[in-house]
Amino acid sequence: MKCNLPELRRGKLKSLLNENKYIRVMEASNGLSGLIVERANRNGKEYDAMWVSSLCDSVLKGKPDNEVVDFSSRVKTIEEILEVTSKPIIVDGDTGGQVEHFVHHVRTLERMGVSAIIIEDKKGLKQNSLFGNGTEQILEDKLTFANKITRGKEALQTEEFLIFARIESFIADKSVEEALDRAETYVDAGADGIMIHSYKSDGEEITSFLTRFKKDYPDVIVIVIPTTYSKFTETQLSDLGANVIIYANHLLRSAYPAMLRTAEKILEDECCEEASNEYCLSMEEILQVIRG
Ligand code: SPV
Ligand code: MG
Repeated sequence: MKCNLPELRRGKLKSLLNENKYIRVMEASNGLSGLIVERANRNGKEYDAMWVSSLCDSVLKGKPDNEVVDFSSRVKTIEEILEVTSKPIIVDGDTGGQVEHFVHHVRTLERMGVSAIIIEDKKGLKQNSLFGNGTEQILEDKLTFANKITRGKEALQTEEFLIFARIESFIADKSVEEALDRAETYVDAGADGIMIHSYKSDGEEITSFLTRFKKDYPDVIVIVIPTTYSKFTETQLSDLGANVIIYANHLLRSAYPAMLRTAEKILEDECCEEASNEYCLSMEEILQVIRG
């Protein structure tokens, strides 16, 4: 593994963003998925950074994605990933919590060697953004949220740690104008960039936002999470102006059916021979994963 000291890792994200039209980020939710993101390579292509998702961190604990998994627990997960990887880490900071707590949390993450946090402009009991219609998604007052961003930036000790503002206007069924207005407010408040999200699969809200926002703010980083509008390729998203593309949950979502299939196969057979041979890594291979 390459060097993973905090002071060497923290600034890597900023450098990558300066050097590339867009970067590719994959979810890492524990040491093992961190290793997968660190090592995955196909035709010379790799992931640039890791996303520590609140959804995946919650699912792995069997809990809902509503901030019940608290910051101390999130820090433990992040530590686990930092320990065995060297790529930069972007943390999903949910709403950021109370501003008085947020200023401490950003300093903790900065000291650990995390490169960025994204916080979302929702309030009340946070629910996952893709929960679907019927889930009440309440937006925070934009100036209150902007103040959280400003206070977070002021609390930092380096220029390397980035704070991104996630706009949930589309998740709350608001207009593109509403989202653009919030984006302007958050950039003015000192956000290092914007994340824009949508639960719709046609990607029209995202396309419209990117096109209009980038006309006025060509140099501001925009992050997208194409979970629902998954047909969009990286090239298409980048051509629209996206600078960071996050695959937010795909390792965990693919692991679950694989684990369930094995659990059910052993129940069916009352024996593990076939499940081992058909579905599992050999013991030799799994031990190679954690080679020293
Ligand atoms: C997460 O991965 O926890 C996110 C992205 O916040 S989403 O689940 O799409 O809201
Ligand atoms: Mg989340």
